[in-house]
Amino acid sequence: MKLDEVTISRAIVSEQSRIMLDYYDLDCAIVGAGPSGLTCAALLGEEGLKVGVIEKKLSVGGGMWGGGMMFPRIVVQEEARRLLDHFDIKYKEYESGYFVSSSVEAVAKITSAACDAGAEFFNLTYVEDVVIKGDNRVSGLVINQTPIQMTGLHIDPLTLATKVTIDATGHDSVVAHLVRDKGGSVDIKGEGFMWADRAESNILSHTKEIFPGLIVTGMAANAVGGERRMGPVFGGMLLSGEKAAKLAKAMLKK
Ligand code: 48F
Repeated sequence: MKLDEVTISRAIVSEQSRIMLDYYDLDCAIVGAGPSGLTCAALLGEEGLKVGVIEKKLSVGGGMWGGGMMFPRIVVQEEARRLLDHFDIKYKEYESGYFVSSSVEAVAKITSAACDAGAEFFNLTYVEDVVIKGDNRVSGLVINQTPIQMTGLHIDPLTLATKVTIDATGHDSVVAHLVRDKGGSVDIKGEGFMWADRAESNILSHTKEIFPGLIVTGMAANAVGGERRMGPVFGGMLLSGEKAAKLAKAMLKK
């Protein structure tokens, strides 16, 4: 086969433009492709919903790639083992109820499940603002490209519409802050010291709709709820992503 450079370029621009035009009107926008956002994307996609994942970095995976202190292993506790099974992630039992997996395999397999389920990924794209109109509900996201942010170029963003937004931005809880900082009534209590058992036990109660149209999941949920951090145990992240998906599905049914 004889290759033509311009055809390669046209194929990329044409296909990505088609996807962007389609996905600028979403059932659910997930901001952040860490473990909670990826889990949520895969499970919502499996429900046949139109899901877009917006990730400011080049790679997906958030804080899961690195495992603990660059040892690429994660621990998942008994309560979330069924999600390892769901995504076909291998694990070994270290001690009763402590399962150890490869962080790289975990990110790859949940991402793969999300892609298979039809979720689209917009990487190198960051959320810089939200759309809130007269109905006082998050109904869109204002996005721009990360290299524009990094270089400080003065280039206006674009906007997408979404019925439900999930803040899966981790410790920074970026979307919650964007809403709060412009006067939306969101109470952000801030993250506490490390206490793995408490942080993991309470994360599901913090995973909720905190403003009309906006759900927090993962470490963002704990940061907003004033909860502790947990370090490299990831069961809570997977379970929180699952709960966020269930909440989003219920909101979309209304
Ligand atoms: O931090 P992150 O992995 O979030 P998570 O799903 O998981 C937390 C754990 O990794 C770990 C932990 C528990 O074990 O404490 O830290 O709650 O992933 C968050 C993702 O959001 C992206 C960021 O690059 C990362 O990949 N992100 C942050 N701000 C923005 C964003 C933004 N404004 N727009 C788009 N993506």
